[in-house]
Amino acid sequence: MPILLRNATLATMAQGYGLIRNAALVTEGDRIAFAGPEADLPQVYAGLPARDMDGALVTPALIDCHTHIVFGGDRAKEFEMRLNGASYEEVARAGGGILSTVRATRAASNSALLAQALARADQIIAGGAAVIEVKSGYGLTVADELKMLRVARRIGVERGVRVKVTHLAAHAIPPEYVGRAGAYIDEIAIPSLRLAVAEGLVDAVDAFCEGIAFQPAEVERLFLAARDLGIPVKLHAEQLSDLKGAVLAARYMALSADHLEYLGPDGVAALAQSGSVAVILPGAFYTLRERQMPPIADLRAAGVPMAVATDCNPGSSPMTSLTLAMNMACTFFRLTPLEALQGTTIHAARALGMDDCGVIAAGKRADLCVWDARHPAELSYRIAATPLRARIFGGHLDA
Ligand code: DI6
Ligand code: FE
Repeated sequence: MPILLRNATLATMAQGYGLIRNAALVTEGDRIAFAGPEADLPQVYAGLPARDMDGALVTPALIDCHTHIVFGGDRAKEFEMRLNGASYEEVARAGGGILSTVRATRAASNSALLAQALARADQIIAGGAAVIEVKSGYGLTVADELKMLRVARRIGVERGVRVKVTHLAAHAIPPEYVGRAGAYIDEIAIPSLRLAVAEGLVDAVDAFCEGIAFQPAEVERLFLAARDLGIPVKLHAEQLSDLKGAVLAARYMALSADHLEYLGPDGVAALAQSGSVAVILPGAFYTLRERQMPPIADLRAAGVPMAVATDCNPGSSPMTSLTLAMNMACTFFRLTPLEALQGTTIHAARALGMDDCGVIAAGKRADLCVWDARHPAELSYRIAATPLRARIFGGHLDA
């Protein structure tokens, strides 16, 4: 059934907010057929039963372009350890951190993993996301990474959202490969990537480039394999230190470089040149009580598009609210509310290599959010609010 919205306030995000008051919008199938001033509504649509939006704000549906929502167990105990004084790196080196989630993920059945991931996905969807990126990276064996990737794919089948699946076997070094990170890349990361690509499970390849994880030279071997397979790359870069991960990612024309608290001027320039998106993850900054801020002003000045995501994961960002991530990006990092909303719409789409969503325009996907708000700045301004009134995902209205 086509949908006609009238008397809406559209934030099309086509240029800046692209605000249109007294707007009409028509969907046909899963596409937007018309979006613009009511006065310009083509006659053919004028007879459709209309829904009066009474001035309510309509934006593109949100996009969470960086999550780790497939995992077993939880890390509340680690949270308590940290509150008793341990640092994130100390927790990781003591066999806690990512590795405790790896144990729980390996032990979990497919159906248990899926059920837990769906619960998290449902919260992100309830906040307005129609596209969710989901990473592997808690299996760290060929079989367990494939298990995670299959569960990630399944989320999109079970729910009316699109899921982009990212292979992140190079997320941590499992106990059986301690001191042999290079062997892990050759024996687990690259073989699991090849098998997963053959099974249609991979939309992008990611790695954690960090002192406690993989060195740039190891990441580069994985990127070369990805290039051979024709799969785009992204990178967790400069989260805890500056290993020049963003420079490496830019050389491989990465879709995005993510975190970036310790990004230097060379990294900013490299991202500007490659056109990669800088994905800002304030949930991890907040949880780790990080002090170093990503160089937002430099990224802005260099024209690097910035995205904002939840980074939902059990360790450093147990957060499922994109509007909270937007609020944190503004308050901690001084993004403007416009940049925050671009970060969860048009720039998030780009971080996933998608060009059919994240903006409201004829021909784009009919993925829309109707908000109990009159101006888009309200979405970033309110703390942990979910002022979502209705969703239209793929042309289906869910009020
Ligand atoms: N950086 C992060 O903040 C998460 N992964 C990563 O590469 C942490 C994941 C975890 O602690 O479980
Ligand atoms: Fe992450």
